[in-house]
Amino acid sequence: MSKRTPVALVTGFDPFGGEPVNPSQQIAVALHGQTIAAHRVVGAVLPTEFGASLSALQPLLRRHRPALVLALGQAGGREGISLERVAINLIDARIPDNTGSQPVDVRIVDKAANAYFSTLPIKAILQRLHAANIPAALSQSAGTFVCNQVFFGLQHALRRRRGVRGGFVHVPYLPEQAARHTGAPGMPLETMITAIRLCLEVALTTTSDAHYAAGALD
Ligand code: PCA
Repeated sequence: MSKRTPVALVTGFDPFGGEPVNPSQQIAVALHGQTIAAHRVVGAVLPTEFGASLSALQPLLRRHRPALVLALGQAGGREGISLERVAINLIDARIPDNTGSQPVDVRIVDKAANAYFSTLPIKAILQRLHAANIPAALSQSAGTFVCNQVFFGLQHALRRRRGVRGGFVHVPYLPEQAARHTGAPGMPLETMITAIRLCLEVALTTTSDAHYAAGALD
């Protein structure tokens, strides 16, 4: 693949909330350098910190000029792959981030829209994951913590980049994490990697989808 091959940027987060690992980090690392639908995957890991996460994302967007951005995060307790539909312009942290910061009821970007839709073809992706027997669902909220902040900041940054899709997917705990949280579902890393490869494949090859045209929600 040449340097000019278009890039699909995949981000994960470092571990947070007392967990020793974060599956989203492991997926981004595993996919780095792979080729999917004629795109070179650049995998990157963002810090689970308000502010620093977005300032780590911005230079990646400038440097790689990706054709597609898929941000990933861990949502412990969720059953399967969660395809996030909406990013909201709000931080309301229930737990501190990795620096101990816990902002409550603040906007992410002043004077920006209240929310943005994902521009990934999430329904087509959902069908593909179900066809592969991978547990998955649409989610109407990415929460109000660091993941939602990155999702919102991403959609805001891409709002005028025509044809560049962006969105967010939450993944559940790994089996070894789930074992430490009574009743929480887990999913093997290999299944998650397959799922995210499918997300990228569908997003890079689907040309029409109702959500693709969707923009800001005011
Ligand atoms: N999940 C958190 C932040 C980092 C991560 O992987 C969230 O859902 O906000």
